[in-house]
Amino acid sequence: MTNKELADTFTLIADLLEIKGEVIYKILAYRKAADSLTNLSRNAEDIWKEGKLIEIPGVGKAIAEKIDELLRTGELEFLNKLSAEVPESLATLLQIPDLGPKKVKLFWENLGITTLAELEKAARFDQLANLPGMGEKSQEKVLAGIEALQRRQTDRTPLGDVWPFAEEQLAFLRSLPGVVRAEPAGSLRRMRDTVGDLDILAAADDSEPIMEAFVNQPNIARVEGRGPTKTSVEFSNGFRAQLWVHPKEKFGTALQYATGSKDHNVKIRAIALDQGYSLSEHALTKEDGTEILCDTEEKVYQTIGLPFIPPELREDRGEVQAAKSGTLPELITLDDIIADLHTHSDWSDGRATMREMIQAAIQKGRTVLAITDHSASLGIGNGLSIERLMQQKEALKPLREEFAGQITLLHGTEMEIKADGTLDFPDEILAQLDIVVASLHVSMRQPREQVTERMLNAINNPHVDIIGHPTNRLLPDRAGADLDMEAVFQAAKENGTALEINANPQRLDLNDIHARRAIELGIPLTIDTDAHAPAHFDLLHFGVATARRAWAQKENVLNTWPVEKLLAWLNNRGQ
Ligand code: DGT
Ligand code: CA
Ligand code: ZN
Repeated sequence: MTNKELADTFTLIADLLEIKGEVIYKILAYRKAADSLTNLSRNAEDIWKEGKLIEIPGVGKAIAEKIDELLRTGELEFLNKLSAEVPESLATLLQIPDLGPKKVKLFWENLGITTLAELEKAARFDQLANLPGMGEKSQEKVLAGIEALQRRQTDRTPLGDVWPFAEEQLAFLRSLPGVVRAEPAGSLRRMRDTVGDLDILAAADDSEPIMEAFVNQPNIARVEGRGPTKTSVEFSNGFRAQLWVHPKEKFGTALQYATGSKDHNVKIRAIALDQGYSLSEHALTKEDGTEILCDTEEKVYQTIGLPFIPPELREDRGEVQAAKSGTLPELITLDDIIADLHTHSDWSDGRATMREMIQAAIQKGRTVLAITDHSASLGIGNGLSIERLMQQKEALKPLREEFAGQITLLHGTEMEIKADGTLDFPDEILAQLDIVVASLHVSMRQPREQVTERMLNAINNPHVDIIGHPTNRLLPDRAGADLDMEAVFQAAKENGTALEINANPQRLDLNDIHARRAIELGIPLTIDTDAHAPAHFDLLHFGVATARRAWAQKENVLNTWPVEKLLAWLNNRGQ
């Protein structure tokens, strides 16, 4: 049995005792033992063989006896009895964020709930709200918690979730004496929409103190491996990371290696070999043994006769061939974007007024902003009726004047593509709007033919300018609608309808592969934040990264177009 398995057993005991309502000091004793076992630098089994279990901090006589029983028999009589009383599956419920043992006990005693599935069902059928100390709000929190927990159970994390954490880690490393550079690597640097583990590279002459400081951070749960150039850890939040440390003279080869992808690197190493070099994370080595050290990636690619390949392209999707033949795209950049064409205000479910959103957009350097609040049929409570849509149009007029010269304001809608395939507003209303985004939010589990038909209906409406987050997927694990994407693309091409890359990192929809296909077919793309609050304007870079992964150039994306060109394009539609 590993330390972790032993620790898990004691954590389980503590959880079950807590649900049962046992006195707190006993519970704490088990938790302390679990903690101590988790952080032990040696195998408990070795210590057991030496007869010294009692010397482990936090392990007293009673716990030592239980460890002994577990290691001898693989079982624990005490736990068997306990779980006959309190079902083990209840412990899983404690992993739901913000759900404590008292609530778990309440659900179990009143409704017989022992599993996550039963709890989810009860919450969905409105059975929790009436229990003592609960209510609608608490019930909703339970549901949100279950969803968060289910998301956590996949082994990939959305890029947007790891991003702030990665930035903290980079800042920490850069603050250490001896570190001259620190950069993300791996899928994080390639800006994949989900990340397995974080790869981070630091440049320092002496790696030892850097590794030491890294693993001694208070939020480290486990050190999985440690060497002079690479250390792997798991943080207490469940994120796993690898830190690579190399001297700055080798930073280029190291970064190239650690950035991957593996398939890209295989191709690059083959090209290096053709040129008479063996490429490693340390150097380019000639056949006679001389080493060329590269402090930058540019030098790595240049030495083997290639232009620099941006990290977002390094997926072995033709980028190496394109680099060889000098046909790499000139990728769109964040600075190219001037417009946001899909945003919300407190007229629907946004959290800020139109004025606040406009001011935020100006502050972020946007010069065109479309306000596209939800239409009525989306059951968010506050979607706009035709009447309120027209009131909003009036309300925007003075703001247009006030901010003229700073930003061009467009009045639009994010119109619901309804379950029966019809649209929320009639054509004569759509004709009065500057811009129309149509999106799918409901009945998205319809069979492929039906849901595709709905989408095609929207695309074929000449007033619809943009399809928002086309598949309506949510990362990491809500699959999008089962659309026939090729049919969607053909219709968009025929109608000249733009397809969105929604920059919200929970969405990134279209994804890189779909967006690339759209570009291939000459379909215009948009990159929009779908901002529901001023802070969301900062999410734009995730959308740009996705577009870069799709090989997008500036002209492929409406949001980069000069305002006259954009307005002309909008004016030409719907006729
Ligand atoms: P992830 O973590 O699943 O999102 O994906 P990556 O791309 O970050 O891959 P990961 O973490 O397994 O490895 C990080 C980088 O290290 C990878 O992009 C390239 C490099 N690498 C790892 N293992 C190998 C290997 O066996 N061969 C080569 N050439 N490179 C490797
Ligand atoms: Ca990784
Ligand atoms: Zn929206």
